[in-house]
Amino acid sequence: MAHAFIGFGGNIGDARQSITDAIVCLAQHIQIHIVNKSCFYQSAPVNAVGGDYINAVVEIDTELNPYGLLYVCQSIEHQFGRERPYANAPRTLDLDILFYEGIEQNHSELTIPHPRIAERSFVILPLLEICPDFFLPNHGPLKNLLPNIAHQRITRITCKHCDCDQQLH
Ligand code: PH2
Ligand code: MG
Ligand code: MG
Repeated sequence: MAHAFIGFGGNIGDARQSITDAIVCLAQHIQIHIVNKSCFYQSAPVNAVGGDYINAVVEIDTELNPYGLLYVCQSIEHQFGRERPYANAPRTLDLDILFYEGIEQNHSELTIPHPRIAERSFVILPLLEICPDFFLPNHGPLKNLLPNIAHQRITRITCKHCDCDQQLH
């Protein structure tokens, strides 16, 4: 069983609903157990065009290897109508493997940890919410990176609207 973190994002359609439903899809997988999930955050696009994003991070335990987990993530994106017309295009739903316990790899198909964590408030804030002592290999304590991303616009959505207290499966 390995510990992993998945980042969710979307800025087309009702992204809050899509992420809520996608987390349920993930939880229904027999080899994935949801341990914790962050609140939802509304964020300005970072190095991307389009409207504001909704973002969240989920912590899981899984028996899947990284490529098995990638396949599940891409299947869920596909189920929610994900299209890829160009790099960083607006999307209905994006699932990124941020971290997978014990794995550091730089492969064309899958780099772990995710190579752009350090420059993204929409990953760092929700990740720190559920794992305040998260240590990012090659960077150090994640909380130390907060000053670098302080200029990026992001707000936590009030819990009444974010489903963070929804029953875990
Ligand atoms: N995802 C990107 C590029 N930029 N910006 C925000 N705010 N949220 C995202 O999820 C996001 C982004 C590429 O995956
Ligand atoms: Mg992404
Ligand atoms: Mg992605």
